[in-house]
Amino acid sequence: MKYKIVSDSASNLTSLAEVPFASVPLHIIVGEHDFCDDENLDLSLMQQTLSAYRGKTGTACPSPNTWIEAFGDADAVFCVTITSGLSGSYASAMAAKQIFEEEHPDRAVHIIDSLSTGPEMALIIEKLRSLILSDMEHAQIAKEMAAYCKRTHLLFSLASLDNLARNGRVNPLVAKGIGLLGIRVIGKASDEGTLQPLNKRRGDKKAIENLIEHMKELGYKGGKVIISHTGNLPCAEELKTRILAEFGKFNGFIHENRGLCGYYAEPMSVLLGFES
Ligand code: X90
Repeated sequence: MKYKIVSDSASNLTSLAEVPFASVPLHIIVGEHDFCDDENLDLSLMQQTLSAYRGKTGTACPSPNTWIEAFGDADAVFCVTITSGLSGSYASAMAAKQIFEEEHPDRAVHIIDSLSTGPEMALIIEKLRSLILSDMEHAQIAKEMAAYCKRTHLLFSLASLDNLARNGRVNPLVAKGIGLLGIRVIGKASDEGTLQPLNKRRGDKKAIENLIEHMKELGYKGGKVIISHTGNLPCAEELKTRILAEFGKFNGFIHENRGLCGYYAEPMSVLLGFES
C-alpha cells in the first residue's frame, strides 16, 4: 500500500525523509509580485519586497486541484493543513478529498486540520511519518493521530500583528502598539485554531521567560519541541538554551519560517511547537 503525507506550506517543511511527501504552496501577494511558497522561494527577496511596499498585501491558499495533484497515485494520503480557523486551506483540501475519493473509490484521504501552523504542523507530520514507518494500517493511524493532536501545542512571540490585522485574521485593537519598542505579543493557538493573545513583554529575554511559563502551564514535560523563527536565530537559540536549563533536555530542532509563516509571523517573531 502506497502512503503519502501532503501538507500545505505553512508547515515550513519542503522535504521529509523515508516517506513520500509533498508540500502544497500557499501564495504571498505583494502588489504585482506573487511569491509561491515552495522550495525555490527567496525568503530575503520576499522580506525586502514586503518592507519596501506600501500597498495592500495578502495570501492565498491552495486550490482543490493543487491538492489533488499532490495526492498523486497514493492509496492512502494523510493531508495536514494550516488551521481552518484562519485559512481556507482546510476547506480546499476537503473539496479535493471528495473529488479524489469519487474518482478513486479504492483510495483514501485523511485530512487533519492542525488548528495551528508551522512547528505544530511539523510535529504532526513527524508523528505521521513514524506511524507509517511502523507499518500501521491507515485507519488505525488516523485514530492515533486524533489522540496525538490533543497533546500538541503552539505558543508564539510575535513582533508585529500588522499583516494579521490587515488581512482580518486578528482584531485590529489587539494589534495596536505591537512592534514599537520591542514589544512582543505572547500567545497560543486556541482550541478553535485562532490566535489567542496571552501577554505582552518588552524584548526577547522577557518574552522567552513568559514562553517557558506557558510551556509549564500547558503541561510540557520534556517531549518533542520545534522552534521556528523569522530572521531571529539568536532568540530561537536562547529559547532552546532556556528549555535545556529548565527541563533538562531539548528534543527537537530549530528552523526558519518559510513564506507563509514568515509573512504573518513578521521579522523577529518566534513560533514554538511542543508535546505535552
Ligand atoms: O491565505 C490563507 O489562507 C492563509 C491565512 C493564514 C493566516 C494565519 C497564519 C498564521 C501564521 C502567525 C502566528 C501564529 C498564530 C497561530 C494561530 C493558530 C503564523
